[in-house]
Amino acid sequence: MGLSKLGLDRWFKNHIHELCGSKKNIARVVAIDRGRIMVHDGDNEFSAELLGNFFYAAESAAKFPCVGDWVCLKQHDDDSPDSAGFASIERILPRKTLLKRKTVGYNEEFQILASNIDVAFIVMACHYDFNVRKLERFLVMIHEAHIEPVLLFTKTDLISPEALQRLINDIRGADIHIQILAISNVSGDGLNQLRQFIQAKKTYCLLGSSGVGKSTLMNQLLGKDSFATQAVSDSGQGKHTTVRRHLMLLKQGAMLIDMPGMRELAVAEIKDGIEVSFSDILELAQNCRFANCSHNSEPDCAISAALANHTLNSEHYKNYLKIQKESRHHQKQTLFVEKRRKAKNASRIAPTKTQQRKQRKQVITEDEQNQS
Ligand SMILES: Nc1nc2c(ncn2[C@@H]2O[C@H](COP(=O)(O)OP(=O)(O)OP(=O)(O)O)[C@@H](O)[C@H]2O)c(=O)[nH]1
Ligand SMILES: [Mg+2]
Ligand SMILES: [Zn+2]
Repeated sequence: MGLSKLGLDRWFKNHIHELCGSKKNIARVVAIDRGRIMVHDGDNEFSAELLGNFFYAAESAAKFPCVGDWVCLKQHDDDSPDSAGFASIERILPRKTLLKRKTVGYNEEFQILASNIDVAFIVMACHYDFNVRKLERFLVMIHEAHIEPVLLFTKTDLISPEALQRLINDIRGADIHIQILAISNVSGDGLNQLRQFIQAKKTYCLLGSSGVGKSTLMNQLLGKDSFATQAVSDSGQGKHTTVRRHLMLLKQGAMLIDMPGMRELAVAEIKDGIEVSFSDILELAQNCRFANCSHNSEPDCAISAALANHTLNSEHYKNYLKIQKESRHHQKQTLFVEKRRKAKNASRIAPTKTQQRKQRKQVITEDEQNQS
């Protein structure tokens, strides 16, 4: 059985006997597709269902299987009456690492991303996507899970080697000393170095904003177009093409998990990062005659002047507007969700007018019954 090629080591094996008995049907969760759990047993990939006890015992999302988990299976015999033609999951083996992120404005405080990851690649497109604060936020999340972080710059074909070096200097200047790899999916630069870096039997994942080239890289490493990719918009924003996490076995014998682009982490960070990424525009705007200048048709607008004489790049400016708009939209959304949640909680405590009327009626009928 090829379970060790999927990363099953002594650490997990020690738990199998005590948790799963002698049967030892073990598999790894490779994808969760609209509630259907896909597992791999080293030979085949197939779907497995959850036993009812999970739903009784699971008080939080962390108690349910996620991509990367090792699970004990009960195989249904084909001639048994309850055979569903596949296996059911009895237990989850303890996790070495669990990657989760804080969610904004939802009831569930954390979203579980994946488990048993050895190395997390923070994937950032170096021509557009990068800023130090965003990197720091990723690092907090990854360090919290005791996973090794590696920064993976993509799209190096879109900037000069000097510009790339400046980014690396910024990172070192911020006292961040993680390993940095830089690749281009277009020119192929850096891919061999990355292939050499990836070790057999280890599990890696791709974290980053939408459109930075995670799935394109996955396809490169797999040597085939297994995953859909999609062109980014003019401003470099991705379109959230990948919607599910998926663990794949690479030729090197390593496992790699492709993940959906992270909208919240990215947008929340864009809000913080606007001052850093677009400091030139913010500085220019200080010279507009009106403090609340919209830079459309006001007199003595420094932005309009700079656009007209090309000292301000119009693409750069459009990018700024777009990101600002998205960030405001996100803020409104978050406020809205938060408000709705508060209202919902409040309504749980305070009965509505109709409920009050019903309750009064009930009290009256109960009184009548008592009297009679
Ligand atoms: N110039 C350039 N374009 C790239 C590179 N890598 C990917 N792209 C392009 O960037 C776009 C987005 O790539 P995807 O692989 O779909 O990005 P993703 O990170 O998987 O995005 P989501 O699935 O939405 O999270 C595609 O049009 C790719 O062809 C690169 O190294 N250089
Ligand atoms: Mg993708
Ligand atoms: Zn202006």
